[in-house]
Amino acid sequence: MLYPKMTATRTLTTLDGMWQFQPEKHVQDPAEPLDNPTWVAVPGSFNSQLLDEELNNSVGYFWYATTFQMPLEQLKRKNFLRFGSVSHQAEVYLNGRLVMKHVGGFTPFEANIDKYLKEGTNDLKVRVCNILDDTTLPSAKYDRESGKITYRFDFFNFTGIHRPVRLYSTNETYLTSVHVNYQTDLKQTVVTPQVKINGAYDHCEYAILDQNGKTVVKAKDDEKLLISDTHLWQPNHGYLYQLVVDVMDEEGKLLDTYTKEFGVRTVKVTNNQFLINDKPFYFQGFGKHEDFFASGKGLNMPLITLDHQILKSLGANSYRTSHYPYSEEQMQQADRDGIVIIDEVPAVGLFVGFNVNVEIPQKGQTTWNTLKTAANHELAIKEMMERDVDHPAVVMWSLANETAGHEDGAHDYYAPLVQLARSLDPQHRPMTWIDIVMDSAEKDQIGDLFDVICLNRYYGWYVAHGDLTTAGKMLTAEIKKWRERYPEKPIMFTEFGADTVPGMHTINHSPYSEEYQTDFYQMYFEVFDQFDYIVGEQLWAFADFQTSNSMIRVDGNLKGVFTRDRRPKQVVGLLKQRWLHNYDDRCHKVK
Ligand code: GCB
Repeated sequence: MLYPKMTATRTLTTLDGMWQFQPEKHVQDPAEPLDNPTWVAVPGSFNSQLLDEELNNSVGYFWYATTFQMPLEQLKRKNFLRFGSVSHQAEVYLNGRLVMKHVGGFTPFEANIDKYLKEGTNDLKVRVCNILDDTTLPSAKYDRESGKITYRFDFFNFTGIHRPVRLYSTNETYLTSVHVNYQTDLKQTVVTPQVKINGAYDHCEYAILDQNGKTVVKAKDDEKLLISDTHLWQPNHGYLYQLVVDVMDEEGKLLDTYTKEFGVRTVKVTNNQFLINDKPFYFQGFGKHEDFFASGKGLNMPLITLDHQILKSLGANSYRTSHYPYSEEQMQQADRDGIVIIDEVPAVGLFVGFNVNVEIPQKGQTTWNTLKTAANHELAIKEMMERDVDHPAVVMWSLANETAGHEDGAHDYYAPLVQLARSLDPQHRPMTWIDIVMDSAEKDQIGDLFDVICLNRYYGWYVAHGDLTTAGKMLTAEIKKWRERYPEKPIMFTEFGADTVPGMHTINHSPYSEEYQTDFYQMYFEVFDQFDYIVGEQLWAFADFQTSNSMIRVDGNLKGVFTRDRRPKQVVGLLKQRWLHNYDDRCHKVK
């Protein structure tokens, strides 16, 4: 699927704006108007815009409705309707008829709508479902009868049409997919476009342009596309080329044209290092969320710009899209900004009996005899990788966050998924899973499947709370155990953090104070610096974020290094001091 763009052969219309909205209280005929609608902005989460607390926390079905005008001329073309994402399931109706369904809240979907369209006013409705259960990603325990839901994850279940809604039109012949495969020795790069085309055509013409729009090389069909002096994409230097694809008929008439940005870089893993362009790379950064006041999980472009600026100002070079693929627009901006991404599927909470809201498993119940997520997990991997495979910013795929990798059945569950993911990436990026403390080095059953060991650890917070001396010892001992178990795999920390009430200062540096958060990170850094096989540190979290209410969540999760509205906590000074200096020492710890 292509990211929608206006080109010489394609038109593009946005359907974003104010839509009608109403929860489903009775059977809704999609051909009839909503009977009691209110207004919400699209893209955006409904439950960050409305003041009805009960509605905002409810699970079930919700209707969105809008109309648009279709000119007669455009009906002669092929027309497509595309959603950037709808969380978590969508049924789309045009003029009362079902056009498409989609499962999975964080990836795009589209359909040709020609047989449903008419001249003049068209009526578009979307039935959104935010129920999560034992079959979905993310995962939750849901009781259909009572409607009670226990989420197995720690962020608010924001719901709605979260990313842009667009209508685009093409000629009869059109590109359906463009991927940019390449081989490089870091100097010479041979590019092999992979295109799919619907309809009749004669041949394809390709051009590669440099970042200034100057033609580097041109070719027809299978002719070789060689960049002889490659300008590499590097962390902090997001150099992008453009591949222009022209689909032609035999008389040389242009049938379709599409331009895709790409960058050239390599990624490799050794037992001690994570190499980008054959140079050791040390991850400095955060786990994040798509989360903000009023927009919820809706696309918020100014926020993306600001967050990338903030990251750079600290010397951060990377983040993980915890715990789901972020918007296409954000991945494009990471490419341009040279920010390194670990791209994660929404496989969060694949661990029955463990979550912040405490779910008590029944006797004999294990994760892998309870969850039926495999089909949706496979789909989520396919859709994420199809969407993101060409992004140079993406250097590693994360196939799960804090899963029960220590329970029997885990290996059988993950082996085919890892194999699938490997088969979908011509760049052979490393794969990882994000390990939870119960899945210890001794008990782990899935580490052999992956390339990098990513640990989320909370010594000094959930374990050895308030005791950083003991925490440091436990952390050190655990790192050594992982190394013994998997000596051929580098280790990185993808989460570690402490809830910190902004503005709370204490003389004795007690938990929840800004002083404690600073001490906590200082301790972790001292430990990391002793090990030459640790390849990165991503703190939890970049900013405070909204969660469901619970006893251990005070106005959300407060582990942010910034508040939800991006005010720095005290620890930011320490991060700047560390990350803006001695980067090479951290990369070259191996003597
Ligand atoms: C974790 C989860 C993350 C939570 C975090 C916490 O391990 O991966 O989603 O928000 O812990 O703060 O408890």
